[in-house]
Amino acid sequence: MAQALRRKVIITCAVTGSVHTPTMSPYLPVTPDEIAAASIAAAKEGAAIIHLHARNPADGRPSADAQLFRAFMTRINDACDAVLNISTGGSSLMTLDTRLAPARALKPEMCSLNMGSMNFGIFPMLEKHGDWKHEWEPALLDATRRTVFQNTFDDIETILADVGRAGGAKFEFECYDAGQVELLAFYLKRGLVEPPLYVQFVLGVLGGAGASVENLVHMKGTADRLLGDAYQFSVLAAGGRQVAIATAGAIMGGNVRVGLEDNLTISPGVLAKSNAEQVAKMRRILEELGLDVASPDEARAALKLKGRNAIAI
Ligand code: KMH
Ligand code: ZN
Repeated sequence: MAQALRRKVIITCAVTGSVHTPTMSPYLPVTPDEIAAASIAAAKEGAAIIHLHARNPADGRPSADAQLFRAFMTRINDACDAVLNISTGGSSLMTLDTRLAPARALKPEMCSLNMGSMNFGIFPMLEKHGDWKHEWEPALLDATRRTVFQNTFDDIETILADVGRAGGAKFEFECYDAGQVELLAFYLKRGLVEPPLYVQFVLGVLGGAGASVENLVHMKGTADRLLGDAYQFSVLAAGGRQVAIATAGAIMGGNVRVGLEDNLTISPGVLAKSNAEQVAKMRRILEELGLDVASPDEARAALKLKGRNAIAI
């Protein structure tokens, strides 16, 4: 009897981000060596795409220094064939030019692109932690009460032009509510973005849609209606529902994102000791569901990426 083809699911691992801070977990990678080691271990467990931010090695503060990116990207690229995805979101306190410096310089295969301006509140974490290792940590969390995560139409179109058309990167289109999916459809109609679109449904950010299956169903329904077969999707949930909501996304036909950028735990109240631990857990769940995990080259083919030889590190 012919064997039914098992669907391949792309696992993205976002290894450090700019939301969590060193006091919150000793396992958060900070230095280029730590970020490289965390990424290589995550790839070994099955992450096909590594979503990358940098941090100041001295104190863990979010950084968009292209030389830091170059240092860990070179190491990761030497050790494995994972797709390297540079954040263009940086942190909500950075200017657009600062945020774009690493992607403009290093011309990766993928970049994130956040599809709207919004509140992005991380200040509630002030209540959970104290005894901060660095002064910048509570100051950054508190500042998100008064700052907007800015991604204007002009900003989005600058990223599409500079990093996409000029640099050859494909995007992880991060959509935090259904309205941002509608904006992506607007750009598709205008010919400013090209299929296959890789949409990351982002749930659980304070200021965006909450981490519920109902919200995911609504956002996917919007994308099905407006983007049709021009898109594939992945799901990330910030916080402790990360794996549950990503699993719902996989069951609905999507791909998944895990990593310490979005969630520091491995089970309720227990810190994950590494990004790789979260990837391994996600992989076990996918395999139990009868799904296969995509290799980096399978992800490249599915998303029509330019290839790892075409990046400028
Ligand atoms: N931490 C995620 C919820 C980006 O890097 O462009 C948002 C993010 C943004 O991944
Ligand atoms: Zn990110």
